[in-house]
Amino acid sequence: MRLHLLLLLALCGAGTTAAELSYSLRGNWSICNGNGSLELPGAVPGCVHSALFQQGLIQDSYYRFNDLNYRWVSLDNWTYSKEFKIPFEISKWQKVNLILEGVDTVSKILFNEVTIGETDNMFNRYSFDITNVVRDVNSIELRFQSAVLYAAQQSKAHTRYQVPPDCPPLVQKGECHVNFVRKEQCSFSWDWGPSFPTQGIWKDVRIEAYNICHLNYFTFSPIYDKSAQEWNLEIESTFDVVSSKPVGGQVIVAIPKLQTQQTYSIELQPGKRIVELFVNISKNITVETWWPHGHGNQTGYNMTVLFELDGGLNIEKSAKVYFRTVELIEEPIKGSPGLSFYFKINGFPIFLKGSNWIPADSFQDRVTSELLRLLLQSVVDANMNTLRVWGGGIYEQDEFYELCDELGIMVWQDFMFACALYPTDQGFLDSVTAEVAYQIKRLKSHPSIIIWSGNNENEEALMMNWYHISFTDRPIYIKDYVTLYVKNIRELVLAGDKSRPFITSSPTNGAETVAEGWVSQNPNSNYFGDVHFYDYISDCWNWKVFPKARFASEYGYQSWPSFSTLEKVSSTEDWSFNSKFSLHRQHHEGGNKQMLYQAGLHFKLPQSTDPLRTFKDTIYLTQVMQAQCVKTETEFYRRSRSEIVDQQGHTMGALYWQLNDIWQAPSWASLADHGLLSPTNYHFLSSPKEAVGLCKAQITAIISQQGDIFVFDLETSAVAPFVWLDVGSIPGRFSDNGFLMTEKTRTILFYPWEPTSKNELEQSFHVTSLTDIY
Ligand code: BMA
Repeated sequence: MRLHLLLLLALCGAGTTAAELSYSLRGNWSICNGNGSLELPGAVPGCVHSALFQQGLIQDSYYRFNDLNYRWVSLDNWTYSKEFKIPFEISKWQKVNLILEGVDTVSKILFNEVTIGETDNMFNRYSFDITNVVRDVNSIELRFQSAVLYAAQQSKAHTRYQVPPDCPPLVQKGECHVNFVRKEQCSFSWDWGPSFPTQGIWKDVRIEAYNICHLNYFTFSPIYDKSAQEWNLEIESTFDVVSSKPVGGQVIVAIPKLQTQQTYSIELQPGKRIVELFVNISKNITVETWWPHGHGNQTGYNMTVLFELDGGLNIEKSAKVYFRTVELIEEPIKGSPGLSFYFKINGFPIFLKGSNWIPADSFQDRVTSELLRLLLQSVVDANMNTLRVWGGGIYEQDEFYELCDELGIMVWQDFMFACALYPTDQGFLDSVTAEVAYQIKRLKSHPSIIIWSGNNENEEALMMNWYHISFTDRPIYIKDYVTLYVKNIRELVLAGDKSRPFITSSPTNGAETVAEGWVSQNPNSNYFGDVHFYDYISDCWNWKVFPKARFASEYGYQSWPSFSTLEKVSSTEDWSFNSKFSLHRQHHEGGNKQMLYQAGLHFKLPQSTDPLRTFKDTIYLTQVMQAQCVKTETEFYRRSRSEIVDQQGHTMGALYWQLNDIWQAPSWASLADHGLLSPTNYHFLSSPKEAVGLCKAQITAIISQQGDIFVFDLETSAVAPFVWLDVGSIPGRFSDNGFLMTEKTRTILFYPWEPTSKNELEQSFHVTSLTDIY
């Protein structure tokens, strides 16, 4: 049997055949551009950019100005095709489907030259019936239309009124009308990211053939019954029954560690059927709940669900079940108008401390399991407990949520709409409905997800009038807003998932937003819901500038990435703060100036006569400034948990913007918000630029190896603020960095992410401190 032929399950009393086979179409496909002048092999899952790079037809897309040089890739209409022989006798199967777990984005699909369907949503899963067109030897073609051209067409066809914004700010060098296509919104550019509107088959693709019946989907949620004080499990299974007669049988649900085994009789009528099972966990058994990192264990229980159906057909599913409750508490607070906004997990109030997550790469085929694990492990190592999966990116892959479950990271999950108004014509709504229903089913069994949120900043965009809509036209847009997020998305959440709360937007005023008709006059109020707060002008060392809000779900400051990171995507002429390259990579208007201004408030700006030294020192200083600003602001929100001052306070969440970067450019990202087990803190009594007596610190390191870890024994000749250890392009993480060194010696550990040696580390090691600039 060929390797990619997967005998999923079967069978099988004497004389019966296998009930289901799956044939993977992953691997090598052929890719061709619109006029046929370029033809190349390409991997599935994958995208055109990655295929062109792998064939040596383009360079690294992130190198220098290549985002502009390679714009043609996204403007062309590419075709993916493949010819293949199915290694089993296809005529024996009652039903054959083509399953596409993710298509990016707009395509027409031909199977043996017959059009079998179209796609327009990269967040949806598609299944096409190919029973009547499939043969032993087949051809498949996905004819893509450029998402950029499609978005422009859709916007043009929307003649009744404009749906802003038309285009991103010029400084982002992006594409227009992204709100008209259900695709990763930041792929048309963002204020920290390039424009790479990819095309391709970005997830699994396969053929499924079956007789009798097929389990299309299986999902579950644990529900706690407060009055009975017991746990129940709701299991939902969706079947396609192709047998002409009803299919009977039984289902056995077993969770051995909870001494639970229950058997149900079922009868599936022909057609699409949903089976709902309700499993009660006996009160006499102690169920260990799932806790966020830092609050307890992440206990999960193995469950098997076995469908024993007529004709000897057995279908078995196994999964890990986690039990936890989540409540969003909005209640009056003594001494403060408005309502609280905080989460109780298993009945306990928990302060959400963490960050915002954006897509880890413009090209999703480069996001490996190892990368996700490293990033998410860094989150818990830095003592965070929450990530917000921000609405301008993607619904992350299954593995992301599995890791969050395992590590105890709570996830605030946005639906993928951000910083725009959206159309609500029927075609668009149908596509969104399929997307949302599918994503709820896919994700709802993850305990890590503690809230669904309708969008990023769209209530604020509408009510603060970011797009200068005339007062008389505003009702049209409010109606569209309510149609999309309340009448559609909210209804789908209420119908599909009772196990976690839903809010329409972030920032929002929660219950107050509902009371005001789903849009608040000021969605960023300190008295309700969550806030997003950015201020690059005020002095960030002055905590009085920060909002004493109930929950800060976004705040932050930009910095430049390390020189070793930039070096890989730039050339010598780029290495100055005012180079064409430095301006090009900055997608936030005035960002480079803002960073220097903020740094200049407390630090002397670098003034070396060596331009490269000045560039490196400036980068370093932007990082010191960012760390200091985010620290001050985060500490302010943490302190505000326990106080009401001027009728404001009881902050219960601080999620800074942003954890990770999509490419090597200035942004708000930071992976080091490092916390220690027993907190050490310091407070500067004056700005470092006014400090007297700082002398240049000579810092040396002796590196040794202990198993997979490297030990850096540091010694300094003088007090050194903001000591930054750098090992060039060797990937890994220091146990602490950017620290104040007041003692003569200090030991820091380095955890490499790839195999390396003491010798390599010694060659690449470089240390900077503030005293190098002074
Ligand atoms: C908020 C976010 C992002 C943005 C960030 C920094 O608006 O939701 O859209 O990248 O601020 O400007």
